[in-house]
Amino acid sequence: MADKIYYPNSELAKNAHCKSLEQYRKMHDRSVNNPVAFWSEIAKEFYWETPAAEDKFFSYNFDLTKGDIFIKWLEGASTNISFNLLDKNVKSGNGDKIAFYWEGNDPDDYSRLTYRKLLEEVCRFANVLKSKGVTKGDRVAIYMPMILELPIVMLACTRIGAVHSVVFGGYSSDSLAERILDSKAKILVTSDGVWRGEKLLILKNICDDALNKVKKNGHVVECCVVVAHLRRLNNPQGTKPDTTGKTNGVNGTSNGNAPELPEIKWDDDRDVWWHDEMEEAEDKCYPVWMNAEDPLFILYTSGSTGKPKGVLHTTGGYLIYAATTFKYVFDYHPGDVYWCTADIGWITGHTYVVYGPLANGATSIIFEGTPFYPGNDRYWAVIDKYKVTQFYTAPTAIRSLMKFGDDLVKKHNLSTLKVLGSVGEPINPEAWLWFYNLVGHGKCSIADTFWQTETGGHVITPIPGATPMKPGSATFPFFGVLPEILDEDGHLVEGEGEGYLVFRQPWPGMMRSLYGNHQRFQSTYFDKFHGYYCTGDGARRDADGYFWITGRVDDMLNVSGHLMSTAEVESVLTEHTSVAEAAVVSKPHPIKGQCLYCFVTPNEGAEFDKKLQSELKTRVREKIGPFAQPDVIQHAPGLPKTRSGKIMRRVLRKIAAGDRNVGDVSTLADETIVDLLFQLRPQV
Ligand code: 6R9
Repeated sequence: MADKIYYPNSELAKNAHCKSLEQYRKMHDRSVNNPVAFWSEIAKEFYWETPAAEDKFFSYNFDLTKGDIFIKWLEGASTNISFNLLDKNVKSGNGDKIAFYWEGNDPDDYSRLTYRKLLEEVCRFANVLKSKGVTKGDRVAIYMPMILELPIVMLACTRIGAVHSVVFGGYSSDSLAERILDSKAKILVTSDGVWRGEKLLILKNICDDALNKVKKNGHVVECCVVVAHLRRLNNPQGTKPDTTGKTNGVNGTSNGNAPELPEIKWDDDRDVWWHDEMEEAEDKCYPVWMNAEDPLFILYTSGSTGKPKGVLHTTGGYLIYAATTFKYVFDYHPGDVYWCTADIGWITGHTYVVYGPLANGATSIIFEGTPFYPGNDRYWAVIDKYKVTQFYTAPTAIRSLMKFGDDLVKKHNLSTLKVLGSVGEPINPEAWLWFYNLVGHGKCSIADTFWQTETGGHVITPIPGATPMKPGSATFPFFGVLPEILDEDGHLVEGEGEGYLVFRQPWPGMMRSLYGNHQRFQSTYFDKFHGYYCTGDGARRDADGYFWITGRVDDMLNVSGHLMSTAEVESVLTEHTSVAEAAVVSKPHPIKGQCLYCFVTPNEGAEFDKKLQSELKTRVREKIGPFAQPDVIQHAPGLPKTRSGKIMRRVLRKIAAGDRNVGDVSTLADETIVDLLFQLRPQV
């Protein structure tokens, strides 16, 4: 089943930016053999205050034995990202085009922003930042929900050359404090709170806790700007929110009977309301011209050891890479309505909610809510409402929606869809086929986009009009990207084979360093195999040259000398009609070295019993081989996931080993699941 090839729909291919596999190959060859020619042509589509010097367009060192690692693109060029995303679109006649539709948690709560209005708001907030003393190079921490003010703050930073550091609005105050301290942010922007589904989060109070911790550690954030998001509807005259009273407006309960808002903490010397500041601010702000290699943003990603890593992206290369991947991977055309469900607090939201779409003058959706509110068909309802043409989401969301059956999907008109995207983890063929057949009516291309916070944009991905797809394979490299597979000793695996996924040379959008810690950058990514960027993921290349991401290298299992990936086993388990989701970890085994311990979430209504356990064992044995037969299949009503939906296998490994010492679980979306899984642990 997984090896069947799905060809791009010929209608889609006819009008696509890249129309055939042959065209893709030609473009890819040129992009890696002559990167300067390839990318300088693309750079010409953007505005540069000073153009790049041709002879300094691209330089790098990936080999630690030859000196420090560096990556530079478009040296000498200067530009401003907000100018390219906003002014350029307004000047070219797109001022009245919708940049963002905003769809609130409550379906009755929505709004929109045109390119012209977005530019004005960005300029106004840039002036607010300036009035608070923020200048080029200063860091601005952002802890906000999915509201229109969030991209406004990010772009206002880029307007004046400040470096934004967005912290996902679901992180704890400890995590927020740690990130603010690491980046030494001068100012913090947040909102009073947000409804997510039926849950109310008081973000401002989390900020207060965080800022107190930051202060105790010797750093002072001078100002905290607060958007009156919950309180915004208390303005009968439509002027200013009433920040003193209780909310009476749209909220997670959708019935108009808003519960009273808990009070928020306030420090008069530090805190200001967004609307008070914006009222006075001018809606014009001359852009600060930035060098192509000036920092654009910091985004923290978890490291395998403790402290989060502040991945640093710069201006020029990131702009052209975000723009180009968006254009080709989603095959965006004027008139399309694109929707990426990722939170802006993650890299997917940075590159494919904010930068990539705006760089293409696109119209897209920012969604505040969850897939399950007010009903489990919310995603399909939103696609129907806005006539979405490109829909980009995560396998974990797809699997959790599959559980509710097909009727919820069929109820809505999804016929406008052309391209479906997937990101964040390997997509199992079962989920791929459901997405393809049911959501995409068998006529949409699926872009299974492999990339990382560090890579800035897609690096291995199908191109909708060009790439024949295999369910579960991220297929081929994007333009400018040269992947290789290495064995444990660093030898190239040629042709078919499996091993470490590495990249041989940089593309414009890759990270430049870890903020304030270039040493850690070098040792994390460039020390294992000299001359290559090491992704930390495993991959397999099949006989047709397709790449299959097998999961983090630390998720690799070695059972009796057989190397296998957790993803491989999980995909067999989820093929069973009673299984909604599965996560596989290794458990130490006296004879085999490691054995397989599987956590299985049954579908709604399905029984988790001895019969299912034995069927699953047999199935894995049959599909992969006798060596792969799981030792344990445990019932898991839910899995421990981070707020971005990644399964925390580290925690599952502890449960499998019966070790209560699970470590830090504060980044889990639901911490209670850990106890529940310990209770359900079979005696083995
Ligand atoms: C964009 C993003 C990066 C890690 C990456 C890999 C996994 C992401 C994937 C995928 C298989 C895909 N990953 N996309 N694995 N197929 N299409 O998710 O960034 O949060 O930094 O995570 O996610 O393991 O190394 P980030």
